[in-house]
Amino acid sequence: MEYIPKEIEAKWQKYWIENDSFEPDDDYKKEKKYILSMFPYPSGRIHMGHVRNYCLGDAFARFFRKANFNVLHPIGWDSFGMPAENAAIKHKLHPKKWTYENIDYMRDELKALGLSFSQTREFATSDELYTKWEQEFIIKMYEEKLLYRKSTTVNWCEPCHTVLANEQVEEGCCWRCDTPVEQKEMPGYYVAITKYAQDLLDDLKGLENDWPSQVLTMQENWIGRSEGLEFTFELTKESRYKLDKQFASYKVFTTRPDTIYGISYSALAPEHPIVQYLVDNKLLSDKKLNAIKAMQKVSERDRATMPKEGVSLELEVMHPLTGERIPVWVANFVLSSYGGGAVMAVPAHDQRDFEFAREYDLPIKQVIVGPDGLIEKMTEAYTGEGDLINSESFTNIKNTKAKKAIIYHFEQNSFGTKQINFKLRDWGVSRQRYWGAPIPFVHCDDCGLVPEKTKNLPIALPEDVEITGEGNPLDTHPTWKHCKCPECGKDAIRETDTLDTFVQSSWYFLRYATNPKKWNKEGINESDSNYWMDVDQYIGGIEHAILHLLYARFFTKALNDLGYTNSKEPFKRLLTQGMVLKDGAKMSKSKGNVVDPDSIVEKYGADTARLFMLFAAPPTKELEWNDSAVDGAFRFIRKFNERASHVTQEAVNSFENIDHSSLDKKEKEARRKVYEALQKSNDVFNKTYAFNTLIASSMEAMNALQVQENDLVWAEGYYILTNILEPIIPHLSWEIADNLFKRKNFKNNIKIKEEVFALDSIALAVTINGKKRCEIEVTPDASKDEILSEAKIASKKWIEGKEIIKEIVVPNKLVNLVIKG
Ligand code: ANZ
Ligand code: ZN
Repeated sequence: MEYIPKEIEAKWQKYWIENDSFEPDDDYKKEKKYILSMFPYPSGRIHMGHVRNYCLGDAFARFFRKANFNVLHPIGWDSFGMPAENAAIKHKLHPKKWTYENIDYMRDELKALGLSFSQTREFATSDELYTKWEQEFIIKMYEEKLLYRKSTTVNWCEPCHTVLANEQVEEGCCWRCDTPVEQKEMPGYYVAITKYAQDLLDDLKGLENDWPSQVLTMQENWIGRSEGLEFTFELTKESRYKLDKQFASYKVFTTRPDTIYGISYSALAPEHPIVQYLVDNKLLSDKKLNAIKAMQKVSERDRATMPKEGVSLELEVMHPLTGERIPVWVANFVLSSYGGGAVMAVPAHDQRDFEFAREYDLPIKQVIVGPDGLIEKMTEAYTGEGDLINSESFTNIKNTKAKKAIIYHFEQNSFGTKQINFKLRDWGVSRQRYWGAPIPFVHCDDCGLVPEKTKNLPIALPEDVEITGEGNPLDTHPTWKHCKCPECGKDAIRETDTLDTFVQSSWYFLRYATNPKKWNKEGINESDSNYWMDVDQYIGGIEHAILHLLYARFFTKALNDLGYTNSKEPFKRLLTQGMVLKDGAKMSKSKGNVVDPDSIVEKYGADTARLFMLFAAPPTKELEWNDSAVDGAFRFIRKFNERASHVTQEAVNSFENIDHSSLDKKEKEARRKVYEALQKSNDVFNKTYAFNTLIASSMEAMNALQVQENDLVWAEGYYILTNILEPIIPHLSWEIADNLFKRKNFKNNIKIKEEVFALDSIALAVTINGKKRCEIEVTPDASKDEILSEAKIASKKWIEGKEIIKEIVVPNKLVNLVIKG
């Protein structure tokens, strides 16, 4: 049998499709597994990152299908987004045409890899039917106050002509085009993800063993919970006279109430209303006003990396406990949208406050002393624990205790409260782009903001648009935005913002879980989603560790509360795959180090590409492309095919009856290796993800089979290896199964035969006075005396003529002899 992958692969791919081999069963009494690789953006062609992602997912799907689970393994397309519009601008192609042509092309590329996707559940998020249900959810969320419209300063990217979420701003620049982001006041739609901040944080606990800890930490930091004290600073009488009545006081938040006696100034964010009032009414010198205006122009992100900078506002507040006068500054390190946009500054114990105090010569008052005591000349803030000093009645108390005591004191006297703050902000979902899902609202002069009537959904995109890269094509379209108010019927204007594409990827897994026969009637079917959710295994890139996963987790919780699913956490287990590199760098067109998946499939076949992908590195690690390793993978597969011819039909029919005890050493060894690989396969798919070691074990088993001569052992070993390897090299495995084992499917959970692991002998180390000298082999049932006498014979040259004063046998491990002298 010559190995001709093209023929075998085409044959089985056709067979699988014609036989609906990978459609999930509607029988919800069966145990299920939902295996999902993150769906692709249809950029044009698949790349090696996709290949890795989908080969991993496919291995899981095939493994669990083989183990008799009802498996859902779907694929679709995350097909809205900017590249389609960029292509339209550059190549004068309609975004829709470009997108759907790419999908057709990429679907074929994926097919050629032999991926076991459901054929019936595929969709693109730009399909009008998907938009329809998404718009319905958006309206429901609006009704439940989970979505609202407000005007705020937003990150604006001029070249992309769109608002960016904070998460899409990287070091002050647009994540897509790398242009510096501007701050702009604009109305937009926000999803109230902060309402779920505590839930999103709490439920990370349940994922602790099943998600990479790094991802959990990133989520936790992003949510950013902190506990502390919120209190009000009262302005002094003199300062109040300078301002409008509304500014008699302001709130601050501190996580370190224990340092409250160390306050030496208070700082406001450049956007704080008091600062704005001073600017608007020109109540400071021109020099100061200009400095403030300059600060306001810089985005908060950029301020974070700049030197500390500020201006004295010539105002004073009173210390809440001592009544001392405290100067008020505006400072670039104070965030306007966090904890009241103002701080109590304690330079002795906060590094930012310290740097600022140094810059402007403000006092530094130490109020906590650690092991080093009072620090003469502070060179940096002391942020450690310690006892309070100079803190009136709290002096000498441990600072951890003082935190609680001081909060209690504030609460008792009603001038402050314990407060929990989150870094997480509500999610701005408005984009001023064409190729997205229209936000289904209407602006009416009389009724204000009105959601579209459900029966009018979807609000679809107009096809006749001109995409120039300037402005929002929906806004400049001559007729699209003109409509009737759903409430009063008068002329009104349709919302021209479209939804962030992260909205589509936040519920696609619930859509897949809905039986496609119901797709016309509902967005998510509750009982279907209750059966299939949660996703048992999710696989994707670490770049989605924060945003996509957080939004998807939020949507699941929100849709749960809206009654669409009983799932609370969408992804039970998460595998984040490493990048595919070549010559040490990420494959990219600009570096010219791209290896095209199609060419590898063409040259070696899909099975080789798949085997290489899973063998070359553990899935979470970076994978360095290596031509000779691809070659090696091919040679292994070819060998595996060739040796199939040594399996006799007679042996296939009777290997079930192998009498293990009658086998010789090599035969036993071969069987043990085969079953070790089988055991490993269960571990790998359920726990460790170490596919590379599974493949290595299978190769070892092959070698062990070759050095023995028992036909039955050979046939059994071959049968098991074919099963183990099916998730990895499915085409050849199905071919072999069909030829040798007369099977046209892989639904056979092979049982481990424990007898093969029973060892004929056990190796024990012999140590003399704790030092290893030699090894002995004993039978598993050897007595202590037998073991000791073996050990003494073997270690004769070290113990001869010496007195043995102690003999220790540690079962299955070692023998220690303690000798004198
Ligand atoms: C005084 C203090 C003393 C602070 C000290 C820290 C250490 P989290 O919640 O972990 O970020 N802070 C409060 N609001 C702020 C704002 N809008 N912009 C910038 N900083 C702000 O930390 C909260 C701490 O960050 C608060 O506790 C406050 O400084 C500062 F030894 O108050 B702290
Ligand atoms: Zn109206």
